[in-house]
Amino acid sequence: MIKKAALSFDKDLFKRSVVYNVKTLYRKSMEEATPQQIFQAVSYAIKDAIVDKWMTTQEEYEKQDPKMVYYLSMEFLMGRALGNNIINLQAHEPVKEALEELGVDINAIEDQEPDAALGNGGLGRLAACFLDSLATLGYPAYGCGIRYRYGMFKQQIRDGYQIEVPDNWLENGNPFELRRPEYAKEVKFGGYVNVYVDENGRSNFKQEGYQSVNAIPYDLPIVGYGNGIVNTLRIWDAQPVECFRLESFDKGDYQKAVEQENLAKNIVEVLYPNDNHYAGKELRLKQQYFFISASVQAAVAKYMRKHEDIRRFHEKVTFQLNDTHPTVAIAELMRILMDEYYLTWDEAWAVTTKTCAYTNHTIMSEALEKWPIELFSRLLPRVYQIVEEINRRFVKQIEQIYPGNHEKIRKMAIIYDGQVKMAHLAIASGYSVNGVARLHTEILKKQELRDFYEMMPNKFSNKTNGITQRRFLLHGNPLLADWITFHIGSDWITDLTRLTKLKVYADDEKAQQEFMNIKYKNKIRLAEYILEHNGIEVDPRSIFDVQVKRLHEYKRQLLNILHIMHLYNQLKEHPEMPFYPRTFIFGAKAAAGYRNAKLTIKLINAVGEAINNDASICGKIKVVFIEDYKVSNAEIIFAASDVSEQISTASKEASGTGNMKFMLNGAITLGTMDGANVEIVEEVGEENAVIFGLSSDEVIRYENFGGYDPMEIFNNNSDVRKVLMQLINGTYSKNDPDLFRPLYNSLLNTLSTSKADTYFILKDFESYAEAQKKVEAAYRDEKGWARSAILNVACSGKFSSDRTIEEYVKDIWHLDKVVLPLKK
Ligand code: 26V
Repeated sequence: MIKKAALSFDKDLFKRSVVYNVKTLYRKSMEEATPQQIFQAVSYAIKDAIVDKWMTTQEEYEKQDPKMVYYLSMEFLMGRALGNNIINLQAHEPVKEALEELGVDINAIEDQEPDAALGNGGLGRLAACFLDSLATLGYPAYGCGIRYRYGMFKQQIRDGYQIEVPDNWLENGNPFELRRPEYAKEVKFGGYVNVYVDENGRSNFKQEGYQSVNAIPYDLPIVGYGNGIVNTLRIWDAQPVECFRLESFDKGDYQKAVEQENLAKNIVEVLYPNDNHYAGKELRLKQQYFFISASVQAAVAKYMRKHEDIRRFHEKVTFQLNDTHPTVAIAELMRILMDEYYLTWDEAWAVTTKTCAYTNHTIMSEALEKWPIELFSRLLPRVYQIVEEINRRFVKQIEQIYPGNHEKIRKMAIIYDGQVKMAHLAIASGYSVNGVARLHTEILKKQELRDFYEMMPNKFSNKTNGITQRRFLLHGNPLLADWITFHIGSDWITDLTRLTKLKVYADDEKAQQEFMNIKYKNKIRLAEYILEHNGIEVDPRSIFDVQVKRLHEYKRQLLNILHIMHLYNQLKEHPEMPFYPRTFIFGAKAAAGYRNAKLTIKLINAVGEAINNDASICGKIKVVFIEDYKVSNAEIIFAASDVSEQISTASKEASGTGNMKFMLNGAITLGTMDGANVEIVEEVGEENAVIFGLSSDEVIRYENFGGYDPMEIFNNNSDVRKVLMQLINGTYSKNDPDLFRPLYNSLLNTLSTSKADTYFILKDFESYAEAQKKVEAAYRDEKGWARSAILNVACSGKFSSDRTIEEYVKDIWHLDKVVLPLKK
């Protein structure tokens, strides 16, 4: 069947456009052009196909004047645009054919595009999935972020160690972006605040003696799937305000000009590559205020073009704060309303508190943003005054509700102990606070944010995360996508709950075989990728057991590799024991300064090196560390996975979204009852997942009341003892037996038990090993495994970001869908 949109895509025009672009851009024929040049030419041709829809959508927004959500985020982990845009234009078939006719392979061309890696991990990728869903569902939305010159670093592995290489993603230009200098905004830093009383007796606050930066927007199209909607991701670049006018400089001006130039250059230079760890860096606060001030100014200016009364701003605009990073938006909006539109405090507060909503993405206390007053007030003097006043009023409110309870103020104040607490600001001033999975939201309400929940329970809600099936199934796993469409039609592409129709195939032997055959082909594709990138041969008939995510102690890659060491010990001791061949696959970036994380990467590679080259185990175990895990290779990895490792310490992983991508591609979850795993198991049934380990309640109880001693496990469990000793006796570090001692110490610190094994790795070890045995047994039952895998796909419908977005719309944003007029 030919799709409607495919019909409307003019293949011949597209071909002519590609050839023309190659000629005018590079003065070359198709035969002479390099793959990169063809990628550029193809992208410009696709952009042509997008631009009309983009204009129509924006004109319609102008006309219909709907309420808009501004998704404010320091991170958008978009990955590659070309393939996704082609898919969402429903033009994959004609484009593929056209390129074939031009003698070009579409996959090779897509591979030329660098990932847009303007994010660290889950939080940034969630933002990207949300934009895809918003456009596909037809909701008016803007993404607002930063156009970092360097995105997430590229990871190279040398001698088993991670090396960070700068990610110069704009090197060859970005064919999809549109520079829009006419919408530039000025952002001011530093200086001091003067108060002038005007003729009406009104106080006017003016920031003076400041430095400023020009924010220049670049717009990227966000193409909805097959609906003609194209929304915008607006990312801001920084430019110095003044150019050098050398002749007119006295010394002071010159100094200031140089400083302003440097400020502009530094601000957008690089994405902070820390995930979940706050360091209090001045430049990061500058980045935050830079893109927030520009975005809020733009939103207000846009509103005022069509409206008279700024006091009704919230009727047309809502700001969703992606974690606390954009929280300064609250004070910035107050500032603009009061200082530029002369609203009173109460009027401005009424608007602001109906405009801003906050999403929490972690309970890890290291991630909480708390700015020293000195820094905050020096950089943002006027904004700080406003935060002080918000705090003063909030503390007064606490006192009214809990008279004499100083403890409450200590725990809840926005400014306390010399610090500005951004989460408290967001909760006190926003109209909505949400967690990202049911368990996570419950923990927020009962533990981390308990006092706030008690004081304002109505603000709190859960919005379980989701992922876009357009990228992670339709684009990433075309074989499975076609198989599904063949059996149940293509409606799942925009309504993932339709996948339940696959349930009837779970017991159908022919379907099982087809399904496992597709998995096998995807495993061959990944095996080829691994051979090309790692030089390691892996057997696609082995179980592909995969853990890909950021490296963090709470995610427990260490538990995984310790268990592999244990399996290897067993195989060495009992060469004849039954063992189903396994390929353990890791992919993970570690924050550059995170010692134990980096050492874990080294350990994985060292163990891999030893095991992969030990002929005596006949290749029964392979360990592969995939270099530079990112969105584009993730798509290939999920499609090829049998086992999805989701083994975080219960209570620590707010949601996880990789878990959902694996499930959608038919992998079986091996996990703890953490984050969204809980809901995955609820959907697919306990018998189709393998669950192990402490519950979140148990973890929290140990954390609050003590009673866990890892030494006891070390003393009583010889398997554990053996692998731990191998960390410090040079088994995997011949030349430096002490190399892995910090990891050993993190588990067993004999000096202070309270600081040992904070993530309960030894506590969960036995239970994990048992669970891994169950995985092996389950895999041996071919039909049973195929059944479970199909059921995982069939039950993954809940985890579409389309569902998540519909919940945000209904409970928080209250948007209406925009309908485009029929084409004349
Ligand atoms: C925090 C910080 C702290 C300051 C330094 C830079 C930085 C960069 C990113 C973050 C965000 C950490 C929170 C985060 O990524 N949470 C993840 O959010 C996912 C989407 O909701 C969720 O699936 C993951 O479980 C959660 O860890």
